[in-house]
Amino acid sequence: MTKFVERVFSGVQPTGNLHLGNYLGAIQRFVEMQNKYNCIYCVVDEHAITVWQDPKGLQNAIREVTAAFIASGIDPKAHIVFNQSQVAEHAELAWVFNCVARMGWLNRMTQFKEKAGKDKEAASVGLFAYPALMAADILVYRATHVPVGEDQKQHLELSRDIATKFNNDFAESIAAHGFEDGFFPLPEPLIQGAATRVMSLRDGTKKMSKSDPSDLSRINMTDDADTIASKIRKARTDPEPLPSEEEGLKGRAEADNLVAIFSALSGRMVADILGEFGGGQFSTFKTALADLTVAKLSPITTEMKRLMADPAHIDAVLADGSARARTIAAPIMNSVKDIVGFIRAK
Ligand code: AQP
Repeated sequence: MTKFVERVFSGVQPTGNLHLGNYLGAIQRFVEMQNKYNCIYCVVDEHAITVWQDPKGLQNAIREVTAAFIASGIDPKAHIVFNQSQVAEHAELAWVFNCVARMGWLNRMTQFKEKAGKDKEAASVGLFAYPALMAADILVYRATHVPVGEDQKQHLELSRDIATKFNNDFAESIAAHGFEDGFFPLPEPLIQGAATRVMSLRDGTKKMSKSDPSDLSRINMTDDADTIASKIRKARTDPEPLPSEEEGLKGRAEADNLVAIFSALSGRMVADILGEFGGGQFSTFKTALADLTVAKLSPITTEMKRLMADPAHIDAVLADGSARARTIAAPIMNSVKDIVGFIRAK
């Protein structure tokens, strides 16, 4: 049985408007993983251009995600922080995976359907092939654990399908090259915490998203204290007071979402929160939630601003992380080339 080194990989797209959902569903988890695993955190700029990005805005967004990682507590010296396009092996392995994955598999991806909208003919080929690149991001490090929000579950399942098919299709060649029981691990999604799917503040049935045209729908990681308080005050709720029991949150998407955010930010159980705020007015709860959100995000926002003032430092962090990422990815990609039957200079 091949023993895979336990390794965490995850990524965030530099598409602007980094929000509380990205923080609670992903970045906060990334920070926690650092004590237990060797972690690789990637600013996935190649994913970002699957939809149009203004080049200057893209550079800024890459630095902003990097700053958010570091300001949130990711240690780029102990772990690896880099941007995807600096490690060519991601795109190289993605091509091999494009040839392993089946059209039918990608056709079932709900995120493509949502992002492409009605005019699928006008969507980029990259947007369609996005999940194969995501599989390559993870597997080019033979990563075993992937912390993500709930919305990425289907893509993670596809990564496992691609790894399985590669291991099966090339089983003989994999064994001939000295690897026992498959070349790629089947990466485990880690979808954990109280807020794996943070919903829009304007519509509890839609996830909080960078691309929502309404800025009121999300708390941005760069929002100041007044903006955060005002967005939470204006967050949609129903006319009922908060329930005292968890059961009472059923069918009340907006209330459920705000309580989940409170729970994720405070580390308190939902029952405990409802014990304190149940039966009371929403306004009292919203004030406490705003204070909590500001207390949690403000130090991060301040540190992000400080880091963003020195782009050369951020670029140096990314260059260093990319060089270290390459030392892991290059030999794995070389083995893939050998397994597939390519000829390479040795
Ligand atoms: N609302 C959310 N709740 C919890 N987790 C979330 N994530 C995203 N939205 C939520 C998680 O954040 C990580 C990075 O996401 P991404 O930037 O790679 O892309 P995304 O999932 O497409 O994020 P957005 O914000 O929704 O962007 P748009 O609007 O462009 O689609 C992932 O782990 C994701 O699960």
